[in-house]
Amino acid sequence: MDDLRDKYIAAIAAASDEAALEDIRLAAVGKKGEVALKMRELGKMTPEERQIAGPKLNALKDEINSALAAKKTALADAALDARLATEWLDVTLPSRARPQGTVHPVSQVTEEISAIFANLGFAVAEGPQIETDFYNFDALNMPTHHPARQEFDTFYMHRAEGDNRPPHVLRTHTSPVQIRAMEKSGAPIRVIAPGRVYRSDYDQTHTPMFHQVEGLAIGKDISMANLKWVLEEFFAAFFEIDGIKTRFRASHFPFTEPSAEVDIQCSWVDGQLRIGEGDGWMEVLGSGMVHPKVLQAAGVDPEAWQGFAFGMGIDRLAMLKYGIPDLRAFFDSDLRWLRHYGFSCLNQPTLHGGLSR
Ligand code: 2NL
Repeated sequence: MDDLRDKYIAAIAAASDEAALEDIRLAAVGKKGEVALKMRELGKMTPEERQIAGPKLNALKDEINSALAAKKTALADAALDARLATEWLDVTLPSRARPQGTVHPVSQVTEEISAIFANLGFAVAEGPQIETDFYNFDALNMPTHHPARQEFDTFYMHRAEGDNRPPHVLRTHTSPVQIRAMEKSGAPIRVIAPGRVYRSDYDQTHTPMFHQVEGLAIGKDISMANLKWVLEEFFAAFFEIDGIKTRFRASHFPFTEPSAEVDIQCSWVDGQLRIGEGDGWMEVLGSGMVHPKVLQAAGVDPEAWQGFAFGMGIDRLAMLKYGIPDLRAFFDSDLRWLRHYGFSCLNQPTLHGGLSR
């Protein structure tokens, strides 16, 4: 019986997996196993012999069963250890960088401008970028052969052969949006019209598409004084400079009378522009009292209503606020330079596939 014990304890110790262990269990303590055969022999024994052999066989069965159980646990532990050794994660690794876009400075500045004018009681109006000749020119007191039309470097759309109506144009300013707003809501009205405008021009300070914001306030007794106050409030808020001064210079636009170009106070120190200080001036917008013919074209009675309008370039305002030297930088596909100004760069797909870095 000791031989039996040694044989199976050794076999259990040597078993390398659960299947081998099961074979050993069946051979040792299964119904037809060696221990069961020995048990059957008990019947042939004398009571005295049986009294000694019976408990010994039971003890052997128990010993083999607990050895099997212990080995089974040990094998399972070893299997788990092996799995854990391969399936591990280094939770201290830095995470993978994810390409991240950001709001374009021109969009951000448009939002800033809209928020400031909202506080001054102006709603935001929008309209089509492809306009009729009427809304872009005629309604603004520039009839068909008006010389001022030439100054806008207009992009004209094609007309079908034989269609002699004047062509549509890419809007050269957002004034048409304000004409449409007056037609729709009448007076009194206070709106700004920010958006894309188009002129066929390209150099250091001009791109064929740029962004403009126009403002319009029509009431019973709105004057240039109101215009000056609104603009000074706006510039103080936009450039975050209390008491920033403006200077009005007489000018001419077909759509306003009188008209004024507006400068803001600035100085140059060591080649650097400083806005809101010193005794220099920088031109930032055009403005004036809305021409009676423009009110009329928009369905507003010029005998009953009057008001001011102004227009300025958003891109240029963004450049001034964030110190960006070249307008064209805004419209390049490669915007890595934005990082220099504290905007994280847009990670844009290039034409060649892959990502620009
Ligand atoms: C500029 C500045 C300006 C306007 C735009 C305007 C709009 C309506 C009626 C009258 Cl609906 N005026 N906008 C007025 C003055 C200047 O833009 O330098 N433009 C050439």
